[in-house]
Amino acid sequence: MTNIYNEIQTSKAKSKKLLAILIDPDKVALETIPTLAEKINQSPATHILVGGSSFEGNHLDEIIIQLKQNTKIPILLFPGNPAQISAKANGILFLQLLSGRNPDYLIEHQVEAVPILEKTTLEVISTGYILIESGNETAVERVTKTKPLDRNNFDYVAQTAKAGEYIGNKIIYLEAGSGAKNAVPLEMISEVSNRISLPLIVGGGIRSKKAIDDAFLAGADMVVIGTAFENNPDFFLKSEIVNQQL
Ligand code: 1GP
Repeated sequence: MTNIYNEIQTSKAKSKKLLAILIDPDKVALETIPTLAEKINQSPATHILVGGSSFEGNHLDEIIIQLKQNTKIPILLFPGNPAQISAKANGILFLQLLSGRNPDYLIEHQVEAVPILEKTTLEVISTGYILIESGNETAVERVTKTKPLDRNNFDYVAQTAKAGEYIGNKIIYLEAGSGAKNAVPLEMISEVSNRISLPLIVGGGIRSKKAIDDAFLAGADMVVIGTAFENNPDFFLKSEIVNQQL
């Protein structure tokens, strides 16, 4: 497997947009994975993220093994806690919740994860994760006991993202939260992408092809789709607009 981060950087340099489908292990039955993988293969997805806020890790290895048997798309862990680490994946978004002030999600879980990660060959990608207010309380907010950042304060969010870059994060992830009522504002995506030189991931509440394209145009390098695909695995099948973008 090639270096996933290098490929993300190369894509950014070439303005090739990336699309990740999020699989929340809590919400999928193991026996549906082959069918879902088939749908993913037919979609423009370039990456698969696996994780969720509250999942405790049961069957994670099996889910990833099944995915790998049915697709060649790189699988990145997107963990809510250190129990969600599987050596079977290709890499891990090693998240730091920059929007919150809960030390568990800034350093404690990361320290706990080290002995687990050291036993794997997972590619570890330091990711500054920024939760943005989205109109409803999301699972990330509930589980991490942190407040999201003000969705109107673009400057402060961009400042936070830049702090992540200075700290050494390799990617910034702007997150409205899974199933968010309102996605991250497009102006905020622009402001952040202009301020940082890192690849920018955007997700949460994006549920139409137009919204995906708008996020790309605003400056997202990768868009993450969870709920829209979960609710309708055929979501991408008639997706001419998205296919043109990718
Ligand atoms: C959540 O950004 C992802 O962490 C995806 O959100 O489920 O709303 O697509 P949705």
